[in-house]
Amino acid sequence: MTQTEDYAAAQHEKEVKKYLDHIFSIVKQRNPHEKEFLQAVKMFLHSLTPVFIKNPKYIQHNVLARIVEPERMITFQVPWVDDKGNMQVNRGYRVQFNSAIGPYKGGLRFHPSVSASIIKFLGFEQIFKNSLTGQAIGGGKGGSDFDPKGKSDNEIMRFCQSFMTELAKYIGPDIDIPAGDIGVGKREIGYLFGQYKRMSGQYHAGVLTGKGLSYGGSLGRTEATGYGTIYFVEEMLKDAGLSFKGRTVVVSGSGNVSIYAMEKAIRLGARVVACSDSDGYIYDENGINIETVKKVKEENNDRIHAYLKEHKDAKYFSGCSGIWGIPCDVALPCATQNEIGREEANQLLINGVQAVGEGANMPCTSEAIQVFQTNGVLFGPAKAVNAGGVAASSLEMAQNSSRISWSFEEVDTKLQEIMKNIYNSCVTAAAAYNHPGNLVIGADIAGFTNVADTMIEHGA
Ligand code: NDP
Ligand code: 2IT
Repeated sequence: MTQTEDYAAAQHEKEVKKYLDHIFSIVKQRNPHEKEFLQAVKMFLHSLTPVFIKNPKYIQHNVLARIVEPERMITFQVPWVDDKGNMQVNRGYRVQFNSAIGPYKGGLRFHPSVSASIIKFLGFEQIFKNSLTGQAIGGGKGGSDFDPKGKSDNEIMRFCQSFMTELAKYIGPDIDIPAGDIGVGKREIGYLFGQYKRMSGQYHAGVLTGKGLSYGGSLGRTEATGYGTIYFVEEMLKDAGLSFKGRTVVVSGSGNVSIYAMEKAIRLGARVVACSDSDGYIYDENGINIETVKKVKEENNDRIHAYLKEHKDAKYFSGCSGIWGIPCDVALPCATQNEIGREEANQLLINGVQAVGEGANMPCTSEAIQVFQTNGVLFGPAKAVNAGGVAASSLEMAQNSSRISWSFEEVDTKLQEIMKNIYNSCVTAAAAYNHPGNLVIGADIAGFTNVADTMIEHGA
């Protein structure tokens, strides 16, 4: 490049950064108190500079200003009666964020921490995650600040029925297809489905995913997010000449994603030594017995502490963040957002961590990611790593539409292919935009360009 060209390029980069800052300032102004949403948008915009430098069309069409604003945000009251006969009221949400490439698709979260900010950060991430899967699904998310802990089965049922009574107005198999997330599993999906069926008077199997097998659920959906996480990390390790065999792994959480990530990692020869719930974590030097974890969490709906009843050598520690102080080769945060900050990341680094894969959504802060990336730790970002769940949901929708069911092996084989494709898309996009090996940038760019190009094709 000549000096003049150098100067022009630097000026152009400055302008692009100014544009991205301008977009972020609008988001901040519109959503001043939404900490998690702003965090997700900021991290995402940071990745996009090279795309905007190379492709002026995205600025010309102002596509980013549209992508950061939900197409629709629905907030509603959820009244329900508890077992004592008292009226309780919670707040329900559904964000229909972007429908460029398909109907809105994304989970429902029931947790007391749920707020507009949490739902919007999750819905925003979902747009690009869904795009990465290569399936025709747009981005959405929903949930409630309802706390399922300590509630009876009947209370859960009444809550789900009331929640669906309102939500049903906005969803449908070709409109918006919810699924599970934290606090929403097969039981809740069953009650939600039953209520939708009663209200619509029709059997729309494809209105929800994560269903039970007897009414349109897909084999392999339960395992898909956890298995997919391991398939992605396996690719990352393979490229670095490594594998799960003989590696020590720490996984946070002990819910759906965590359990099946542990199961697959163990099958590939890893020694998983720790997992957690929101009260504390267990450490089993001999390697965690996954069947015991399943019994404790899936069958008995108990706390992870109960693992010690069958494994006397294991240890239990109160509090969550201490889990990242356990030496490991691979760390898989699979519980919730912002589990790993700078401090936890440094602790993992000191203990020699080689790879980190985000099974949960946004479990690492941007400071933590920087610690990993600047110190040569392989890092797989959530929207790519945990995309196996929604990908299998899309396979469930395909089976529902064609009224057939695939075997576990068929679904699992498709899932493996999808995860490999996602990994390759991230690697390719990162390299094409001069950030080889940076899978955060790769995932954001690959997810974004597909959606943005489609939006331009659709016009205003
Ligand atoms: P589950 O409800 O099955 O399990 C969540 C686990 O994380 C539990 O062990 C829970 O502990 C723990 N946890 C939840 N909130 C907190 C918190 N604030 N602090 C500490 N621990 C917490 O949820 P999933 O496994 O489905 O989801 C886990 C993560 O994976 C979430 O980030 C979700 O968005 C993401 N994800 C889920 C997908 C899916 O298909 N289910 C797909 C893609 C991503 P406790 O029991 O004590 O609450
Ligand atoms: O975060 C996620 O991708 C999910 N909770 C799964 C969404 C889905 O529609 O299966």
